[in-house]
Amino acid sequence: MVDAKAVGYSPTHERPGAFYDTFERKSDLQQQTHYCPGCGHGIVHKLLARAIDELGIQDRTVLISPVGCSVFAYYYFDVGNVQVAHGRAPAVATAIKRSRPGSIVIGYQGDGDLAAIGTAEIVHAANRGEGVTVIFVNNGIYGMTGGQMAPTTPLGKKTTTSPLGRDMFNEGAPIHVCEMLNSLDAPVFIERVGLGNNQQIMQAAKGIRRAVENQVKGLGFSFVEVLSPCPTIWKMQPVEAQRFVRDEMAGIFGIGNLRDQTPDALARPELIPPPPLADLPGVLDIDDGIHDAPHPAQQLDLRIKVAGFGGQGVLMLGEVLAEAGLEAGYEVSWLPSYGPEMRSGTSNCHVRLSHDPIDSPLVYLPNVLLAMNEPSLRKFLPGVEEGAIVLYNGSEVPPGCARPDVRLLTVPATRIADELGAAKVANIVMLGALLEATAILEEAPIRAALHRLVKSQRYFDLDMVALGCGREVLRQSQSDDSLWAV
Ligand SMILES: Cc1ncc(C[n+]2csc(CCOP(=O)(O)OP(=O)(O)O)c2C)c(N)n1
Ligand code: SF4
Repeated sequence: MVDAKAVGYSPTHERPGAFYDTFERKSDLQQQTHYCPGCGHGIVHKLLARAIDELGIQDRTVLISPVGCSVFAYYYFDVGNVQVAHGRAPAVATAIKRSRPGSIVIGYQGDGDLAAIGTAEIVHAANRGEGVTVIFVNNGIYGMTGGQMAPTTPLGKKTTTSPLGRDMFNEGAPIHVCEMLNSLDAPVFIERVGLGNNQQIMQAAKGIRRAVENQVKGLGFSFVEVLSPCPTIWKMQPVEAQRFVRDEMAGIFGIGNLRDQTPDALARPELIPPPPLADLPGVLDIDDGIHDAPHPAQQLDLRIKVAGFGGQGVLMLGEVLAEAGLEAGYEVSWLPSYGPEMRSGTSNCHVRLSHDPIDSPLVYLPNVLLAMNEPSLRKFLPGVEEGAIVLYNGSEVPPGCARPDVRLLTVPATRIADELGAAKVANIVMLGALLEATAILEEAPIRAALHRLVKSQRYFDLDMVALGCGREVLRQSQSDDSLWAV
């Protein structure tokens, strides 16, 4: 492989240094991409990888791959990679560039991604003049999903969603994205290139390189649209598809530079950093005693995962914890994660209670796991933090579930709930056991939270009994040293 940094460029037929040596996606296809023969994505990848090599920016490049045929770009580019939801690349690129101004952020999008579901994102990112580079691969069709009409599909083209051929008054005319963005003030560089023949490809290489180089120079929003063949969905041989780009698409859209303000552009000014979170109430002139709750006495950082079958009240248990934490004056978050079915599918939620502001509602490394069934225990036990407390809904720890570095306690919550005549309150039995084991919250905020969340008085009363039973069962089974400080 070429040492691109040493030579300053990667020769045409060599694998660029910005590509991985082998592609790990499939064990039997480590030397080739997943793209169809004659697909433009492969060519654009190579041009982009060469630009990265030539500019010596591999270590600080972040490539954003979209949803579309190029979703797997991260298997090929040996750079920082983020794969984003459909159409959201400009929003994510904005966030990365603003939080890591030294990085080179490249959004890579297809026409369905950028010009249909993601239209708003690209227009506003361009209008803000975000200092990122966008490579827009326009093949005039939804490739990945099998050939639906895209905003850039040529008039008359038959697609699965325009079976009679795209009609100006039925589906609208193809959108000229470069021209649309060129109506905005902020972009610095807008160019349309094609892959219709070698000459066009050479031009495309220059355009892509310029768009990346502008970012290296800190100049602002740079956009390159690449007219690109999709032989498979166009139902053409690769050569014919290339001819279509050259003779048809280039005529419809036009090839060339629409804007180059780089000679006059000043480096984009650094953004004013946002104030620290703790100063926000002052900046916004709002009262930060938002819920009139007492300031919590305990320094707490609880990262709780509650998991079980759908129907076991897993999400509700998390909600009670979060509401009670709020009541007690903590910062809280609650993030549900649903299984494929509501009942009997798996479900879990992430709950955080903290003395300090919470950065993310996701719980990666729980220090509390409430496992309402065996599959949840098996799934989540290996990922809990050393020293975590784990409560398992059962009478015995299932075989093979030991972790000597955590406190694993059994709570027969379902059995107790059955004895109370209401299987639904097993989650509250578990909550009672947690309160007894950890003393993380007083009973008053729990009671207040249950009051708010449980509408029927009968169930509220039952919940209070279940809570007491959970406490009692843990008291009986554990010695005093089970009190666990978090
Ligand atoms: C939110 C959402 N909506 C729809 C889809 C289905 N989907 C996957 S790829 C795609 C279109 C991709 O077309 P394009 O952006 O032109 O890329 P290409 O595959 O042609 O490279 C769609 C609609 C999805 N994955 N997510
Ligand atoms: S379907 Fe089209 S865009 Fe997708 S990989 Fe194949 S040729 Fe490329």
